[in-house]
Amino acid sequence: MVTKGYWVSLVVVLSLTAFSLGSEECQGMKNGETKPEASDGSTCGCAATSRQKIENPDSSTTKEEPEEAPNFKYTLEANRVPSIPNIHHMVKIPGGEFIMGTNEPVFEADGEHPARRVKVKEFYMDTYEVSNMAFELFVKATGYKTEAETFGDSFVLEGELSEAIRSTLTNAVAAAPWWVPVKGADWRHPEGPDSNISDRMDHPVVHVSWNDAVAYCKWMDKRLPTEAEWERACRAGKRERLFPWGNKLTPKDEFRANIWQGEFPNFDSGEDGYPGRCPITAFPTNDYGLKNIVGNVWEWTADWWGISHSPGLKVDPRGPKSGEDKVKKGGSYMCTKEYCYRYRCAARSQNTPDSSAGNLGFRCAASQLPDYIKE
Ligand SMILES: [Ca+2]
Ligand SMILES: [Ca+2]
Repeated sequence: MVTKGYWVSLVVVLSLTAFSLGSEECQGMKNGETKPEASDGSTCGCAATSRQKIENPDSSTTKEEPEEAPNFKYTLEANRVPSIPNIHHMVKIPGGEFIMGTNEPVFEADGEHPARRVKVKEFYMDTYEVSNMAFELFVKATGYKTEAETFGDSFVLEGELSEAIRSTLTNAVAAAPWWVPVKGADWRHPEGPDSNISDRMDHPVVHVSWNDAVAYCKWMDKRLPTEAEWERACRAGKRERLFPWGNKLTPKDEFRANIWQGEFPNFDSGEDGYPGRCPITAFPTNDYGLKNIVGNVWEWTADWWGISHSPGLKVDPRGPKSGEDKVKKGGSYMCTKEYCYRYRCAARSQNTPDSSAGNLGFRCAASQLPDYIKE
């Protein structure tokens, strides 16, 4: 029997191998391509990639009842192994009080304000966004089928598509026409069926829904971070700063995160080293040891979306009890200051839990370090 311990070991070994290779290759918009003029200066359509927001959805994309994934038979209890080196890329985030949100919101409608006192318990956070390699091992071990695969489509930035796929497009998102639902786009085919991830196994997995992220984290004996935990981890002890490293976007003229340079959505110059997504190991860590906590891909959190926050002290807040959307944090490689200035720790956006897109991934948290990581 192939045990969960075997697969987790493979994740560890192969992850290290891949990271040491340090792929510098990034996929993204082809330089110089021409796209429709952006009509809304306040947003990159961060929240536009929800499934119900597709115009004229094709009936063939109607959700089928998901098959029961066989993954949960691979429980830690059933497959516990004595010892796996403590190298599975989690860092301890100290408990304590911090200031969440901001009194100087850029997007008031997003509920970035007010600044409020929040206390969280100590927890652990993945150092990296979840990679294609890690997600592939999860899928191989469990047979898990993502929601994008079940629906048959996912949102892709139009500029990343081949001419062949572009010629087949019929739908777009009205508020963000650079987002298009593409048949056959999923985590293995980020730019549609004629693309693959073979040279991008150290890139963040994308086209994963909130439900997919929860399934992966559960299998890893982890969970998604709450929004408060995510923001605590992002700020890394810095008080009321815009970014994890401070208030200046490029201290010493160095980029600290993978965002968009150039005229969005027409041209991404990759001045920060990466047009499109980049390896999860790129860019310096923040003071808590986290990579790409802002930029590269948006990250799902556990919380339901809400925009009203009381100013009083909260202890381990978990967001509204219910809702339609889940909170995502950190912005992505598509963010610019002019469009989607959301690569700030206080910034936030939302999608329905079954939605997926080419700029949306996740990382896991844990209240206790999983046993397979402990030394
Ligand atoms: Ca970039
Ligand atoms: Ca990120």
